[in-house]
Amino acid sequence: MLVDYTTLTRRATDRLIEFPGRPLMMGVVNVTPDSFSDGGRYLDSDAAVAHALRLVEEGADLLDIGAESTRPGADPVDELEECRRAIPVVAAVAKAVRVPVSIDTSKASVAQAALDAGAVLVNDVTALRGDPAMVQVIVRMGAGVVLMHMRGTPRTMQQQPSYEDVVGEVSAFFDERIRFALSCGLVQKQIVLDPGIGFGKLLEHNLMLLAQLDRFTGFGCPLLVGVSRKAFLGQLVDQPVQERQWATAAAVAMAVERGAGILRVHDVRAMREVMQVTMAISQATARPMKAQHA
Ligand code: HH2
Repeated sequence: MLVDYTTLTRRATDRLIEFPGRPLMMGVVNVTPDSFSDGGRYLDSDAAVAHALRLVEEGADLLDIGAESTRPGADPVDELEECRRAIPVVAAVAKAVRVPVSIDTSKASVAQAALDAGAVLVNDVTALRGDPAMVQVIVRMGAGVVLMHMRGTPRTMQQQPSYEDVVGEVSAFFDERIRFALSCGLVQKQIVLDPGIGFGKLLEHNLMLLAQLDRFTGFGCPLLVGVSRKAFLGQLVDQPVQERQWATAAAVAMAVERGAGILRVHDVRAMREVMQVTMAISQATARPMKAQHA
């Protein structure tokens, strides 16, 4: 089943994120030396901006700019350094393209600077639990927010994660985080949910979350899914990170079919085609059969 988010909009300053009746492709721009798949490639601002523009040409509907890796075991980055890396890129990209820009950060000061520089969405992998000042920045700026499920922190999250019922636990987490966000003054239309594939989860947990993704559509918020090139795919197909495009395609197709509203991907052109074909098939099977001619 596919959720139609056509009428949903979320606002930061005067810019809207619109859902045109199909999932959105969010292109990843990592201004980091150590991201798991492309660390160091776009650390230079000009290279990051050029990469962002290329992703838009490839069909990105949104861009997610991040300057601190969240890969398992990653070292934290201080806020000055995170701002130094991210903000010039956010400012240049927001000026150069019409697609909405998201800032991938857990720090309120970085989020504030990025929103001032033209970002409209804050992708907070701590779901407002990391920095107590974050929620008020988002309320004040009218930005969107991604509330992602994560067990522990990037440093610790892959140390023997265990769940009784991973889908139920992520669902309860969304419920609690939405209540918290609303109690702080956010409105539902500002919220995007993300099960946090690979964040404190073993292979079986990631597979179960993807298999039952449609369980989360009942919250009435778009679902963001980030599977691109991740380690669980490498476990299934025994391929290094740069060779996981086919594996990513399969996971993107399944996520689209089960109700994902935003796909966070590195390979925008290819995954956009995967999304288009998956949508066409889903929509065809959802329509009543016409009489067949022999
Ligand atoms: N995955 C990564 C980073 N940020 N944010 C959300 N909301 N959901 C995700 O699944 C997600 C995310 C990891 O990917 P990448 O940015 O390529 O790597 P790194 O964190 O090492 O920079």
